[in-house]
Amino acid sequence: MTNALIIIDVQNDFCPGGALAVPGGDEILPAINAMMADFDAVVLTQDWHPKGHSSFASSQDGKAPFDTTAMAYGPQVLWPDHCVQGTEGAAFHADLATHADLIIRKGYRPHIDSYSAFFENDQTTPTGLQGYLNERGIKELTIVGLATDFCVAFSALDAVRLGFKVRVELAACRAIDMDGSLNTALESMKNAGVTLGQM
Ligand code: VGL
Ligand code: ZN
Repeated sequence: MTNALIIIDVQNDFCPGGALAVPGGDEILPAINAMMADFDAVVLTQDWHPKGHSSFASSQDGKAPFDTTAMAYGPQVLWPDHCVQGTEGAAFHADLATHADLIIRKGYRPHIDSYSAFFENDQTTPTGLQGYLNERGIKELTIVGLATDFCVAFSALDAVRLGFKVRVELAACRAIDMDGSLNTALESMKNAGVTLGQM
């Protein structure tokens, strides 16, 4: 069956030294690079925010990073400024192998954040990835990258809902883990039918 490796947000700002560093974020690079050869398609996602994006605490009065706020589409965690379009922080980690077929950018609409590779956080605005995968006849997805409890989990849950067979390879993911968010994400993925791999 035709399969794809979906590599979520392996960007400088999510790696040690970055603006929203995920602990151990750069440790997964060798595993991800080695996996690429085993798939019919390789897709990268790139968190890609305009300056002053609404998900940045700095654009909301009186809010600090990691506070939560109410957006028109529901609750939203506010982040430090990160992955601003065209900056070094938004670039892929220099050690990430470059032979991907497609790069999906997300989070570029000023008033909606986008964790999932498939839909923005309003859960209805599509990124176009579903159409791409369907047109290529891809039915099985392995998802890896950053961060397990946000963009990886949201992507995996959407993928299952869209009818893909989904595996998340935990050894090639790292989490932010705020207030138990990692456990919640793992539980939701398990309950939704995502296979949680340990390589
Ligand atoms: C992410 C928070 C904000 C992620 C992206 O890639 O998990 N998390 N933007
Ligand atoms: Zn972001």
